[in-house]
Amino acid sequence: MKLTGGQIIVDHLIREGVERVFAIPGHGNTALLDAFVDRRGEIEVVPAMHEQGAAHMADGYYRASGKVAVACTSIGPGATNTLTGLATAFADSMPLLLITGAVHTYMENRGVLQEIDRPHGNNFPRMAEPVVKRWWQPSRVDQLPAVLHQAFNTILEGRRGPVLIDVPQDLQAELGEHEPVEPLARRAHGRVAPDPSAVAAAADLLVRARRPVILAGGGVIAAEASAELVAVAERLGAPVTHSFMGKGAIPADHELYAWPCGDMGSIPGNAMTRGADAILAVGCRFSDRITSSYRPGVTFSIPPAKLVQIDIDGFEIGRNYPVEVGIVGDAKASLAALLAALAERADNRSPDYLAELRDLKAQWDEHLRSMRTTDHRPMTNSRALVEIRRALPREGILVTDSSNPANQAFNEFPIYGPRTNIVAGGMSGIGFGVPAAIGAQVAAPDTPVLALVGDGSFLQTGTELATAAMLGLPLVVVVLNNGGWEAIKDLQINLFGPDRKINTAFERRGSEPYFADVAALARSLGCAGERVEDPAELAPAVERAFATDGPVVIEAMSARELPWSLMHPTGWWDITVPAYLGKTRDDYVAKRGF
Ligand SMILES: Cc1ncc(C[n+]2csc(CCOP(=O)(O)OP(=O)(O)O)c2C)c(N)n1
Ligand SMILES: [Mg+2]
Repeated sequence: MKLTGGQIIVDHLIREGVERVFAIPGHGNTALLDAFVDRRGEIEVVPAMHEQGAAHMADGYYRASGKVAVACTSIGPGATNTLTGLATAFADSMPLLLITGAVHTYMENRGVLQEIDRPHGNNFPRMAEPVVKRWWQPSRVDQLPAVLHQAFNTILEGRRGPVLIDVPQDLQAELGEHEPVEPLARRAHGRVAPDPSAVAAAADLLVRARRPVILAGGGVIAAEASAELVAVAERLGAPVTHSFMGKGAIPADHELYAWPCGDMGSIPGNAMTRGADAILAVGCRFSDRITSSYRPGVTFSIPPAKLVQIDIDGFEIGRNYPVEVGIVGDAKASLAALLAALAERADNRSPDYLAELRDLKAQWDEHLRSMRTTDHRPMTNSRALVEIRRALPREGILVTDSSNPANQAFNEFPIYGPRTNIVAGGMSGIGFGVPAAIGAQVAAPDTPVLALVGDGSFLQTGTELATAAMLGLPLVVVVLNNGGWEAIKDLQINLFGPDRKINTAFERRGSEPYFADVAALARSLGCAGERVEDPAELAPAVERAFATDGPVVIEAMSARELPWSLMHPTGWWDITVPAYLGKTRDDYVAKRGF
């Protein structure tokens, strides 16, 4: 059968079960987009306003649903605008297929409009190379079927991640021979099973431990291994802490939930990991954020604590801490095998261990109480989080990106199930929240989705709400408006000194505080927009928003000054202090510990 390259691509996406393509048109991909016209009803093209937004939407769509979406852009700036989206998906191992337009094969290297042409023609893939698992730039139409099945295999196999297919414009338009490939006929079945002897060694170690702790990473969510994780935790009587990506692996109201660990972590999370004699880490790469920048004894004490590490990617095993047992395998298959091995072994946990966890959780509640209950205006983030949790149903999805809104949600906001907490984990990029929430809402139209972002984040990508307005999505966005890059301002003041803030408070002509009128901006895009100043009004506003047909932005005026703006980290973060800052710098260097 003869089809154009564009038709071959669209046909393959439909065969793979792809339902949504988040796209921005340009001359570089019009021939491809045209091929969707005759397949309307089978696959939907969703508009985005910026290509970063298109990539984050496709990413958020996957994070909410586990279904792969595609982002499609033009050539040149249309392609380069996706790089932050790719990097975000890559850091968090999220499958995403990006299809970009490229210069016609017969004009490559001439420096045509929007060609990235030096030092090599048609060079966008090399810009993307560090943030994709693999890229293709086919030069003949008949390569496309093979490229497409390789692309899907690559994003789905092992540790997942984004890929790029950069398609020259002539290939999109010209006919080629197409023998449709049945996708599953070229895909591995089942899960990567762990080595049984390693599982036995892990079970021996864990049953002997007196203070075992489980650390859940994004791999648990990716492998849909929450049930197995909880079963292993219950079998061991082990508290469960987690990374940014692992949040939701165990419900927050489970008695073994220990809240997060790390520099932005909680009292119970850090105390349990610090005092553990054995750690079972699952699908977690031990980034600086959950290890207190590797400072010994703050979050982890490995050694002497013994580490059992399960990961689908052998590269991660032992990368940051030495392992007693390293297991390469899928998280679900590995935890199921571990559970079976544990069933044959008796353990020796003291009943005091769980009482200690309960006590630490009570301390954490007490620690947060004043910031959570205060009526202070502008409101604290802690209070806002309490009010939002009140209004967001248990199965609702919270989407955050970075800064205090995301970090405090990580540490303070209860989440009850996998895929209901979406966050830009490894990249921690502001600007992810709104478009990722749009993608999540497209994937789960009947689930309440709430994006919680700062005003700085909103000013980066809030214009993607035009898409939400066009689609009539019932999305709710809460913008914590404090007129600046508050997290960084607080960091400057706390770390460098009270007189050292620079470039972090939004100011009109360098003096008066500046606040973007976020609610008005939202209304201009076709959303409902409301400003809330009284924290007691926030939960009712969110409830009203969920009852509204179409997108609603709630601008919650939030604290701009310490101590009200402060989050509550209990770990340590390695932020470098300039050498001329004397004792401040000396104290920091002395603490680093290595
Ligand atoms: C894309 C991107 N640029 C810069 C940063 C660095 N950064 C981290 S937090 C932050 C401040 C964010 O301000 P806002 O979204 O208003 O949240 P706030 O801290 O004020 O609550 C910045 C600029 C980042 N994480 N991502
Ligand atoms: Mg702000």
